[in-house]
Amino acid sequence: MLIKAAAKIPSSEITPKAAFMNRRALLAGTAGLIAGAALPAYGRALDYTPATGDLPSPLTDKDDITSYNNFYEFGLNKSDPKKYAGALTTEPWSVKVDGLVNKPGDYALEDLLKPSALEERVYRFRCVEAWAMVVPWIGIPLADVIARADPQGSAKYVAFETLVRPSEMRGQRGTFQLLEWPYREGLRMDEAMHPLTILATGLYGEVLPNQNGAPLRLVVPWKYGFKSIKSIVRITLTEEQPQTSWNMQAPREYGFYSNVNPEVDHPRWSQAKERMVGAGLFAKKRDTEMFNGYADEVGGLYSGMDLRANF
Ligand SMILES: Nc1nc2c(c(=O)[nH]1)N[C@H]1C(S)=C(S)[C@@H](COP(=O)(O)O)O[C@H]1N2
Ligand SMILES: [Mo]
Repeated sequence: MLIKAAAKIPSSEITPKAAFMNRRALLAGTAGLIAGAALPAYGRALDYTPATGDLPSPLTDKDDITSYNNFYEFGLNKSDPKKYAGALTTEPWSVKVDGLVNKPGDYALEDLLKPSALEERVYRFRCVEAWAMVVPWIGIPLADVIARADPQGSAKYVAFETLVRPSEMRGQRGTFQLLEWPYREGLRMDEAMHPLTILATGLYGEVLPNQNGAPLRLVVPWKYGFKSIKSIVRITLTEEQPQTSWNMQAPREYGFYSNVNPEVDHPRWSQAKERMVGAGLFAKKRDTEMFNGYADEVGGLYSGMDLRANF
């Protein structure tokens, strides 16, 4: 059974280095072949085969990844993003890179992505609501974009903002708004520069569906899902820790760091276990892993920090 197999595979193997390097080569090669195709270059369709070697596929079904979503700009229900995010115009799209950088700019998305090779990253994805998936993302390292902007020495954090466009985002209309727009997120500079942190433009070898944050969303696999901000229009380097949407909404419940941690419960529920989306109502829950299974890679970023205080 697919999900059972997934549960047994350590996260370090879910992103097999060799496999994603092969994919990288494949992606680079494919770019030339279909350069004239109708799809935008940053989300080319691929002849998709999961990068999981001979293992039974641990990937969450594409149908689940694209129909069970959180994207409050389109409504509060899991089914709303798929229903309503089609209204969002994602072309043209521009991203402002500003703040404490020597090379600020307003980039057309294609120009932001062009210098980097697209890579596939198969990552665990863990929502703070205690459900999880395994997603084959396509994207580029966030570090590439930041390095090209030439950060100033005083830059300590990176702030992100989602688009505000009530005419296309029905969750931004109306009188009741749970969150303040724009949706905001932030990372410490070392977290942003970490090689696991990507800006995703696709999944399952295809252009990112709107409900998953098209055309550009952050993916930080060792943090709760709400850190992985969707439909990004601005990336700002700052000296002060930026404000983040869920922390503004409920500061006691959602901290700035929000690293996946089985030992630090949400005030209203346990984080010790997680439910794999698509595994069925009666499937056994799996144990939540420290840093979502990426402790070897990212544990060092937090050495000496009290993770209970810095939740
Ligand atoms: N702009 C924006 N980004 C967002 C959200 C949102 O509501 N708005 N939801 C977050 C939450 S809570 C989660 S779990 C993930 C969900 O990503 P997915 O729908 O691709 O699984 O997106 C995150 N990014
Ligand atoms: Mo979430």
